[in-house]
Amino acid sequence: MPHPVPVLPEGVDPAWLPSAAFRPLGSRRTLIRGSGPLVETVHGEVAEACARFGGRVDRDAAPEPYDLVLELTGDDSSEAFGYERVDGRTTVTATGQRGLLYGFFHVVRLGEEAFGGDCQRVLHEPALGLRMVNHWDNVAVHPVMGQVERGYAGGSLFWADGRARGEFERVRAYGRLLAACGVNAVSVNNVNVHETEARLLTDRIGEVADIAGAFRPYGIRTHLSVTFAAPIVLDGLETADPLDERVREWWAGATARVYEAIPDFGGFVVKADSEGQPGPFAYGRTHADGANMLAAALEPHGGTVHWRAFVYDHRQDWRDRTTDRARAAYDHFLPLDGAFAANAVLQVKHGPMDFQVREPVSPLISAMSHSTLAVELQATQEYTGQQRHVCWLGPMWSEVLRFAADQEGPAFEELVAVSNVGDDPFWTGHPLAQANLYTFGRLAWQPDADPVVILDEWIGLTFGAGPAAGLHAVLDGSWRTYEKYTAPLGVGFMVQPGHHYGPSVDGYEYSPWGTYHFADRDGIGVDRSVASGTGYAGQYAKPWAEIYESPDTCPDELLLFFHHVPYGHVLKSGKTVIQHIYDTHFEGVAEVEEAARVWESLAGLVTPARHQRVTELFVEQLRCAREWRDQINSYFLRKSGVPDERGRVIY
Ligand code: GCW
Repeated sequence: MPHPVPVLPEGVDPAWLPSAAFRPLGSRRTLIRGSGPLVETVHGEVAEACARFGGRVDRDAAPEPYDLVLELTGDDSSEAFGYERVDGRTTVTATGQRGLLYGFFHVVRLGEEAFGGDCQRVLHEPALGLRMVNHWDNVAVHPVMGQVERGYAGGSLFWADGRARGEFERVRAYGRLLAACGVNAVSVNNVNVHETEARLLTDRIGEVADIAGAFRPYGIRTHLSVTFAAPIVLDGLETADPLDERVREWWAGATARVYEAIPDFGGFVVKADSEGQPGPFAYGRTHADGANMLAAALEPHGGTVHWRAFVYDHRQDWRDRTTDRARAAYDHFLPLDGAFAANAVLQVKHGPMDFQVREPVSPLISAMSHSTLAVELQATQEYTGQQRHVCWLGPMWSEVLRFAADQEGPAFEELVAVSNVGDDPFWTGHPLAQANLYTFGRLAWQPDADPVVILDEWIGLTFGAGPAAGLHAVLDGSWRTYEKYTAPLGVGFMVQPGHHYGPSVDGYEYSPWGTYHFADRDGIGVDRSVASGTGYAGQYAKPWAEIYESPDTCPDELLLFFHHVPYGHVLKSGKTVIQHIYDTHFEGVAEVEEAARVWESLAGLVTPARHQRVTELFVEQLRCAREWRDQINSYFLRKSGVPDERGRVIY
């Protein structure tokens, strides 16, 4: 029986799967061959499209020509599919059900193009086997962080006020959107695992099983964040020592029960010894000991532990100039390279600090050559405008993924994004933030893809051709625009403490979090050179260690991440640092003004609901960008005493 396509609740935005996207396929004749649950999903999709647009779908070939044949030829776990178009017929073949599902969505993405001209057989397969979104959703509302930690899109799709929401139709629709851009795994709760959330592992696993059931028809496996202290918190054991036999047995038993409830469960995500979460350090054990214990519990069931490398001292003394937070992940984990079990994946944030608008790529990613790695990106825009500002992160992510690859391909096996989705009718708060989630999925499938092609694909699917040029103009340069009006030249932070929205130049300057810019009357930046600084630059292999080591060779955009320089230091661009600060801040605001004008001109070409929401958000983005410009410029004018060459208004 074909699975019905999920019905969107009234008023919920269809995102990149509006019904118009199904017209080319839905108005033609399709033959589907093969059997299995995901084949039924594909059948349901095609049947729904045909019912809408007058086409026809069969499971057994009738003696008539078909425009499209979707054929499952095996029953393996492959996600690949072949695509060809010969003599007026498009054929997708796959040896695994997920491959067929992805082949189907490939046809949807191509639209009319899938039915014109000829195309020799091309094999499409994902470069990375796991493409996961992590939700930082709390079950119970957290007193400080709310329902969703760093969530800017309303409440959680899964949880509300301590309970499961039970809105599975919406979860299924979410799974469908994810599958359409290639995502195949979701973790459903925050990596900071509080008391209520700890129970999802045991007596509340049924609630997770229900969510897994909603995702399953779209080929998505469900993962769970767990607390390392679970044996203590949930069962009163006096230790969580990973080498203690009772602890190991506890995890083996708990994990077996998880698989009774969810036979295709993906595994655990763990934040340990990080920002107050419990971990193996308390028992004098290493992170490999901790990860491997959980890996051992998961191994008989085919599961994986994602162990996060975001481990650093968050109680640092700002007076201490020898401790450098940027060094921490590498210093902690490099000695453990090769010590992790085969099903333990080290999940590394893309940069060494924390999802800033500009950071170098974490040196750990290329260094851990004997470990399985997942690179973690942040689709939720914690430090990049909190889904009130337009900031399409495709170019940044693409730079990261290309840096972390060589001729043989990526130095990592998996890609993860912290989700930017909530129960907001537009899914992501800012309707244009949907582009980030879509781009993530497509880059996870093909990390060396051109992000601009992905952007245009997203625009075409979501909005159609009419407003495409305007949308492209609004989104394409938006990350660099955001960078221009916020913290300069890779120095990072300068945000309001706690919630991280809006400017506060010294907000984190004398804090314990290890996030400093060291601006004084003469200069600014963090000396991370080997010669005179924290030595962080030496964590890179050549040539990068040498390039970053000297202010003469360090790329402009990372200069203040690696070096403390005088305001008069001349950049490769030919400008002084101080003049660069002034110019970029004026430019950044001007670019937002221009983007808002372009958006205004799209009224009538996009739906009124989308137009209105984005228009409202541009008012806030402009206000906030001006605030950034004026605070940053005034701060540095006052510190340095160097006037703007162009004599513009600085306060
Ligand atoms: O970016 C920081 C956030 C925390 C988050 C942490 C992490 C889930 O400010 O809210 O906690 O990173 O990645 O663990």
